[in-house]
Amino acid sequence: MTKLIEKLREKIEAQRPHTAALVKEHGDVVIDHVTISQVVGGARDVKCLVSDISYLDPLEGIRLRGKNIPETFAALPKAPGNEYPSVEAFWYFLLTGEAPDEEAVAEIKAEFKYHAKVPPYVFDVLRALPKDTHPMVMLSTAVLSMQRESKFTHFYHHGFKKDRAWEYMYEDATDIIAKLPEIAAFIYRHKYKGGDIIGPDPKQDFGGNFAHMMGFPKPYDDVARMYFIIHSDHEVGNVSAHATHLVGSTLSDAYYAFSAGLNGLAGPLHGLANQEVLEWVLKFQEKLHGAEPTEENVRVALWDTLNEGHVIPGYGHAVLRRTDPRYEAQLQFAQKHMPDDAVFKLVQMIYIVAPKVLTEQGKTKNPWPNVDAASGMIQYHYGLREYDFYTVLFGVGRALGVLANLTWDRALGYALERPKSVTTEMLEKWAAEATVKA
Ligand code: NMX
Ligand code: MLT
Repeated sequence: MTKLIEKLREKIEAQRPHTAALVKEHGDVVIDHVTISQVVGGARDVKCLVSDISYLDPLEGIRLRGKNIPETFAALPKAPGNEYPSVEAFWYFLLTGEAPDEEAVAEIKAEFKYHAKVPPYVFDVLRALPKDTHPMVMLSTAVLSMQRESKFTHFYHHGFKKDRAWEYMYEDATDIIAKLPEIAAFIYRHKYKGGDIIGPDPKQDFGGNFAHMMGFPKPYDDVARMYFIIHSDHEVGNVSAHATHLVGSTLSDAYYAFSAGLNGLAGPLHGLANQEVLEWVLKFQEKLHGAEPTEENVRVALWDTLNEGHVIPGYGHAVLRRTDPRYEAQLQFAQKHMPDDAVFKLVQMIYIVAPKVLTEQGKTKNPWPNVDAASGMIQYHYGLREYDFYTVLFGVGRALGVLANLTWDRALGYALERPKSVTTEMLEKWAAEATVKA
């Protein structure tokens, strides 16, 4: 048994009585109330999900297992010469809440290597798709096509026991995560590099192997580590995490559930915004015809976007009410590694102007940038210029968070998710009753 499995089992056994006691002894305690605006407005801020893997404070930003982004980077071991922790170390941390020692990291590296072989039919499926298929369709299809490999589903049909379900979900999660670098890199090189596929280098860690298969030299390995870690989890109410959790709550396996999560991530109001940011920046640069960007011409272009009925991509958030710390982490990276990059300079100028424009417009509750406002510029700088691929990178990182959550969902036996819907007539009746009372 690996140190990770041992620690995870210990943590799960310690947590189960807490969850059981909360339901049995305090199940009727009221923690929220729901307004009509929340029912019509996408359940914003309704407290009806639970996860101990991360929590998003509107003013502070994300805490992964209680640590903010800089604390997370500082707490986890790094390989010599690397600026960022390995994905392997981070996976241990997400699942258990503790930093692994070197032996545990080595075990996870070996485990990922053991599970990394992608079934050849996945590549056949991807090759069969039209070349102009969006890379997110390719990623989601690749994951779903492997459903027949699910150990969880096999267990379900052969002696299922609820208290052991997490072990098989963990197996599926490991299987998927270990294969994602090769699948994502295959999609990239198949779609944009004429099918010139680079095989894996099993000696490298998750981030290093991904950079190698993508065909990008150092420090892209560290870019990949940083990128996957900051995109992993954002509590469980965001669309990709929630979709994964929702589908998993039917006892669908991790392949079905994660593929559903990826489909949600592919929307422009969610992960696709990172592609849209770069597209916006490049189109803006093109319109300048070589002239310098100024606060004034950026302001005009942002207003043009709003007046055309579009949102400013990369700005605003459903929960955050400040600049996203994940945006700040990427800005710090860019300041250190690519201070003179033209796209970076423009992104910084947008950061000065966009909050003012959005505040002037007066609609958004949060005029500050989110993670997507900065992620494309770093990829672009290191040569990944095909921006419709960017959400795939988000998806690889997001796998870590949603699959850690899915493992814990089964460990704590969370129920089938089935909220109640009401009719408009009912809402109108309750509205009228409230008006009479007032
Ligand atoms: N540009 C223009 N209008 C905006 C923006 C923006 N960036 N953000 C919010 N608004 C509008 C929003 O469309 C809504 O307008 P209306 O009343 O006409 O429907 C109004 O402001 C109120 O919206 P909020 O309550 O502030 O935001 P909400 O929680 O509904 O939505 C987002 C959150 C993230 C969907 C929204 O801010 C947005 O569309 N941002 C741009 C897309 C983006 O960057 N998405 C990525 C989010 C992070 N991620 O990776 O998932
Ligand atoms: C995310 O990382 O999932 C996004 O910031 C969206 C969200 O949290 O709702």
